[in-house]
Amino acid sequence: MRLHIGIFGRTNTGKSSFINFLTGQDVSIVSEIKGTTTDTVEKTMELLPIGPVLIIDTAGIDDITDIGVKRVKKTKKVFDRTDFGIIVSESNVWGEWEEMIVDEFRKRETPFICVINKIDMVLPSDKFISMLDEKGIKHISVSSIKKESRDEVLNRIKSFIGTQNNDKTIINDILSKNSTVVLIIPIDKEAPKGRIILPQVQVLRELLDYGHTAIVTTDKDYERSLSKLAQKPELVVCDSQVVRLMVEKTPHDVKCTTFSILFSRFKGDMLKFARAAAHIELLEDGDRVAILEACSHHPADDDIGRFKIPKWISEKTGKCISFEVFSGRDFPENLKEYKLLIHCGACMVNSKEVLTRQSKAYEFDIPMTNYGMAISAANGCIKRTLEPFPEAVKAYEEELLK
Ligand SMILES: Nc1nc2c(ncn2[C@@H]2O[C@H](COP(=O)(O)OP(=O)(O)OP(=O)(O)O)[C@@H](O)[C@H]2O)c(=O)[nH]1
Ligand code: SF4
Ligand SMILES: [Mg+2]
Repeated sequence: MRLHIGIFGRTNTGKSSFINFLTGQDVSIVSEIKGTTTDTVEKTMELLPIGPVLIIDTAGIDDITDIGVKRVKKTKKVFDRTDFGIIVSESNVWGEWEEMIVDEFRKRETPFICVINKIDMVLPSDKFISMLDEKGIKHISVSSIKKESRDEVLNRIKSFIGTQNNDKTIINDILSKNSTVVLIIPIDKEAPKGRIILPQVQVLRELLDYGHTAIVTTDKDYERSLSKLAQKPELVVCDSQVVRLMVEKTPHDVKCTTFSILFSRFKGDMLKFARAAAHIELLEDGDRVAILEACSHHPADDDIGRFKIPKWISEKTGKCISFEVFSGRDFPENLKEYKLLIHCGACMVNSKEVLTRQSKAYEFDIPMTNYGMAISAANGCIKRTLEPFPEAVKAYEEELLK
């Protein structure tokens, strides 16, 4: 949910110094030796007046040594999740490396600025400033060793960032005022002891923020909880794993969906996910399906991505399909060989990264749906769970008819 600010540039331009200057802390190691930052360094903080941020320091993009090439590969992945980019350059230095960074931002429609650093040593020439202006690149000039200018620089960066991501809600916009919502949260082997997982907490918090009433129950107690309510709830939301039970036990005039479907809209392009879900019906014997987990987590015996989704899809289609799991930030190199990609709930990654991953799949013309939609489709109830989102039902149906 935090604004991800990615800092890029050549080695030694003062990227790490600038982060330390911005945060007022020693976040990254600084030295005069080129290639000091060898891996990405991340710092979460409340950076006033900008707000909650994740600042990502990267290795210099111009490192062409063997090990440097590996570092640059890692740096490049940071573009995928950067909401706001900063190129740190030195006065009057601009070339293929800076142009490469600009291209990466523009490809992803990521807003960015250039920070001209070390102006205590060399001031930018008028020619240099005009060149940036002509390219439409916004810029500020700083000295990362002049701490007294920090507030001014932060205010200027804030003005460039503007207001992003502030009006998007997970669930509130599909509810009427002071609504009652039932949340079904199974407490099984996969549920972390003593905790409720992040997407469920986020939904619960938003319901409370907007004055709705949340009834939280498990799958085992769902029917009993429902029978105790004086009035039917407006919406029921469940963990995808118990979607079949929710659909069976929920009165027909009550809408229902899943946490994962809510997040497919909150973090990504829901209509693209819905269209791709229709491809489950079209799978044939021998087709390959890639399951994409955005982070590496320890899989349980009956893990949702490795075990349950393949089982449900195989049962639904009756076809012999091969499922392969990819964990972490890597996309399969041989994307074209897959008939379908199924992305996890993406609870640990930001919206920018989900959208970038969707665009990559789209570029290769490979349908990519997500866990929630795949599970509903494989359980034969996707039209029911997409009901709160009529556009998504339409997208799903249109794709089936293609
Ligand atoms: N005079 C002056 N020196 C600076 C400024 N910013 C950074 N430096 C110096 O420039 C050198 C490189 O700074 P770093 O912050 O390590 O640069 P970097 O871009 O992170 O470098 P790599 O991690 O190697 O890519 C250090 O010696 C810093 O002290 C500045 O604004 N003014
Ligand atoms: S990011 Fe994806 S793989 Fe990681 S815990 Fe969340 S849903 Fe699971
Ligand atoms: Mg550095």
